[in-house]
Amino acid sequence: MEIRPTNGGCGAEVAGVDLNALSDAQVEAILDAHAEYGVVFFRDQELTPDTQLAAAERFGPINVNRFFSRVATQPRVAEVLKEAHHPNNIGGGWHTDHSYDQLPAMGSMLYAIDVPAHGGDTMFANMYKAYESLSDGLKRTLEGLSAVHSSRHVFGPGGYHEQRRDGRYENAEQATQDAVHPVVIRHPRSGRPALYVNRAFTLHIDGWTVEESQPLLQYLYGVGGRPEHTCRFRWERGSVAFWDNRATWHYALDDYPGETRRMHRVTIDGGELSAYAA
Ligand SMILES: O=C(O)CCC(=O)C(=O)O
Ligand SMILES: [Fe+2]
Repeated sequence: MEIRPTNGGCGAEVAGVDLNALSDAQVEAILDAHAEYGVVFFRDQELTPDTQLAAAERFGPINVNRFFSRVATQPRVAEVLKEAHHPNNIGGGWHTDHSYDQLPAMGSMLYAIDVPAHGGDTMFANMYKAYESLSDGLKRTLEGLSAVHSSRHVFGPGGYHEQRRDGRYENAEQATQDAVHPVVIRHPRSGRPALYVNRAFTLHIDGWTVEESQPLLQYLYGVGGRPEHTCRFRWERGSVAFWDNRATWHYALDDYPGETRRMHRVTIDGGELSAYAA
């Protein structure tokens, strides 16, 4: 097995590995690369919903997303689908999965079934680098702050997805909880500080109003998405991206009108996030 950092601000390609036949040593090396580079990529994998689930389970217990449509033959696998009639794709803005949970998922493993001839790449942004690029003064300020995250405005009744009624989401009534997390977390595996706010799910700084929070959050969103902090993955059928929700954001590009893109996603459990203190 070989781990090669990709060009850009995050990511590594893992070559010479079959996700259906992982050794314990390979699992540990992949988890180290996952925490260090924020996302690992694999090519030419042959996975069924059952074997994708089994591969993902090697990295931790499965966390079944309550809002995504399920694959008919394996309801613990989510379908990430865009067909020609859908008004938009899934994940088409910078976010990290499950930050609205008090125990957010550690990672998501996405497998490409059908990809468009052109377009449909996914971008990732490195939240270690975003944090490191800030001034010492802002770093110290952020280290004392927490932020409130929610799924209600995205997946809840009357939220973003329900307004579009495209049939790809379920259980809107379960979007009830909010979660509070430190703005700068200590990454559970690497121990490094990472910025942990995102445009999709973060509502405001804890104890601040939305209006007070927005200028700071918008500044941080701009920093996070700087090209130097990002990488971009071009999918092929059989490609896998396994990203770390604590170390990266991701953004699925919606640039393939009229074409179909079908992916299967398995999400892996994480846990409580603790604050980083220098
Ligand atoms: O389809 C993609 O590339 C990513 C979609 C997404 O945000 C997700 O599956 O969490
Ligand atoms: Fe996502």
